[in-house]
Amino acid sequence: MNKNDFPKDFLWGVATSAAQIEGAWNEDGKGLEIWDVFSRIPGKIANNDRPDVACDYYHKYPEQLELIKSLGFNCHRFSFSWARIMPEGAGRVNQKGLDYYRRMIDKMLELGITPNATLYHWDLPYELECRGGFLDRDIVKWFGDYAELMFETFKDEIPLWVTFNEPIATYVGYGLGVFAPGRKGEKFGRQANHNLLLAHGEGVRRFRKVFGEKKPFDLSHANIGIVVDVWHHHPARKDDPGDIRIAELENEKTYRSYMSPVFKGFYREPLLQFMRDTGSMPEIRPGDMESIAEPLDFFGLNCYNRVVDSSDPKAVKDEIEHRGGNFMDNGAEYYPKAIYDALANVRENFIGDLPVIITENGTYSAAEDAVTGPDGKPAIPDPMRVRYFEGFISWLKKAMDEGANVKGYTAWSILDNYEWTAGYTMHFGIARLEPDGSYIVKDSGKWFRDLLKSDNT
Ligand code: IFM
Repeated sequence: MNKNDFPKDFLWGVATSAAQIEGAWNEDGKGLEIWDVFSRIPGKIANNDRPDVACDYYHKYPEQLELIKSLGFNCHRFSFSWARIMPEGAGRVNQKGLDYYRRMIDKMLELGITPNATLYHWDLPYELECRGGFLDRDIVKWFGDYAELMFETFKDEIPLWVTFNEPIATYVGYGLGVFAPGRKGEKFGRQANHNLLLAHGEGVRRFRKVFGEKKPFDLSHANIGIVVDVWHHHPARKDDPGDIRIAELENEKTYRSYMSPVFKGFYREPLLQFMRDTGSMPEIRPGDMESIAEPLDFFGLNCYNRVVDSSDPKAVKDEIEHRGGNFMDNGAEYYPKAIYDALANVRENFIGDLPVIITENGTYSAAEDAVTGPDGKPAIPDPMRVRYFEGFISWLKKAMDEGANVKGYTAWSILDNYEWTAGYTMHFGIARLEPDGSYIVKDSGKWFRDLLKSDNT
């Protein structure tokens, strides 16, 4: 398999997000965001790691973009730090923040890398959180104003825009209390979700205001989408009513709770029933559902794996070992068909033939040792990650051969980075930044370089 097995204009990218790579947490006028604050509460993050420096992309973006280019990628998915641009989240604009993003995007364009920009990847300005954050319906206007500023500023440079990345993180932050900002309560989580979806709809309307009416997907103009992570839950025992019930409820509470309102304009009955049963029904005003379901230009699918559910852990193990995939050495299931299934699922149930970009796909390891490679240079063997990418990209190709309308694939991530509550202990990179400032391309990075090399015939 190589890139010639895919369409000529296929986007091959790597993804990152501002809070996970930029560092420079308090430089050049940036305001605090919720992870700056959350990570300072002892015990919330592995090793109490903080995103203060991360990959120092804020300063090192030229060399890190060169690295992306050198591996053959033609697209880079990144996110803007809202608090770097509007330190209080609303009102005042920090020109130095905008200047930084302009320099960074110019560098990307100079290298021939297509920018794919996400407006919100989990890092709410802390000042907005103090005003209620996603629990306050004003988030719709706050986000809309920020989004419009970004559309106007980078009107001519960015063809791919995403409103929100993985809305479920907001539920994890307001419902479960595990992510920033650390609020806990099912009703908080559901209300935060609903307000986020309203903000998404507003973002799309601001986009149309700036760019004009909806056009078919094409990189010659700006396109807008949302990114949802689809981890489809399967019952371990396919004929066990209990396992089926667990898996179905999880599917309703997770990806379907975003896909259905965004693409169908309603919450599905099982979710409504769950919210009634748990007293967590959000305030839904007349017109809200229409306002969420603004037509989009593409869908961003994040696909990492499937999930196998059962009341009996042994049944889960059996399904994974004997009938489904098998375990990888990080303990996760190796089930690359997940991407094929997820594409079929969203196509059939939610988006039809709307263009899709795989906006994230990747796997993690614990600390990896560097060795001396055959060329005498440092190398990092990561056969598990190579196998993972090989599997997923083969299944992606099969889905496309059978008609899936996929325009691009994006690996998570270029470098090991700040993995939220796991801090720096979970490594997703296909390359690594060393303490001395050098980079080691892992075997998975070299695998991509081979896949994407321009002389592939
Ligand atoms: O690191 C995250 C990213 O921020 C969102 N998607 C999943 C990745 C890996 O966990």
